[in-house]
Amino acid sequence: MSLISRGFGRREQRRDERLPPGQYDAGDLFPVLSAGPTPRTSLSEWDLTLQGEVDGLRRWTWEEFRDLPREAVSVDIHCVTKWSKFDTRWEGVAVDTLLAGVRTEASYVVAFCDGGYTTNLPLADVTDGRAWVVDTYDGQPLAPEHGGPVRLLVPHLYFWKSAKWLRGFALSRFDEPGFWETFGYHERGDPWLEQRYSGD
Ligand SMILES: Nc1nc2c(c(=O)[nH]1)N[C@H]1C(S)=C(S)[C@@H](COP(=O)(O)O)O[C@H]1N2
Ligand SMILES: [Mo]
Repeated sequence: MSLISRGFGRREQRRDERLPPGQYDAGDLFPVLSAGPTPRTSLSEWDLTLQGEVDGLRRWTWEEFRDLPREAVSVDIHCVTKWSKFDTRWEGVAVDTLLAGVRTEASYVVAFCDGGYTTNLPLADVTDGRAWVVDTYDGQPLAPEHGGPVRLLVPHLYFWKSAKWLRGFALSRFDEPGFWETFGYHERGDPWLEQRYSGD
C-alpha cells in the first residue's frame, strides 16, 4: 500500500513564527479536551458515512476504511484554549480520498461523532489536501481519549474542528453551527486570524 507523506522535514521556519497570535508551545504535553465521556464503539459496529447532499450514501466499514489509500502527515496543531503543539505525526485517509467521485452541490459539511459532538466546516477547508481522517498518532493506534478509532484532523483551523470519534460527514448547501459554534465559538476558526469567538 502506498503511503504519501506530507509536511515532514519542514523545520526551517522558526518556532516562534509557527506560533499563531496568542498561542503558547505545549511542548511534549498533549492535553485531552472532551466535552463528554469517551465513547467506546466496537470496530465491528463502526462505520464512516457521507450523508446529506450527496448523489448517494457512501459508507465504509472499518476494514474498508483501512484499505483506502493512506497518507502520513506531520503538522502543527492549535487549540483555542491557547496551547499549540508542533510536528504532530498522524496517519490516515485524506478527506479528498473519501470525496473522490462524489457529486455534490454542497459548500459545507458537518462532521458528526459517536457521543453526539458536531462541528461545521466549509467544504473548501476539508479538501485540497487540508484534512484527514486519522487512525494513527505517533506511530500508534489513536488512543480513545484523543479520538480513536478515528478523528478528523484539520490542522489549519483551531483544534475543536478536529472532531474526535468521527463517524461521518453531512454535506449541505447551508452552514449549520456545530456544538461549540452554537456556544459562541467562531464558525470558521482560523488561528492565524485569531477567529476564536463568533464576531472575531
Ligand atoms: N467528539 C469530540 N471531538 C472533539 C472534542 C469533543 O469534546 N468531542 N473537543 C474538541 C476540542 S475543543 C479540542 S481542543 C480537541 C482536543 O483534542 P485532544 O483531546 O486530542 O487534545 O478535540 C476537539 N474534538
Ligand atoms: Mo479546544
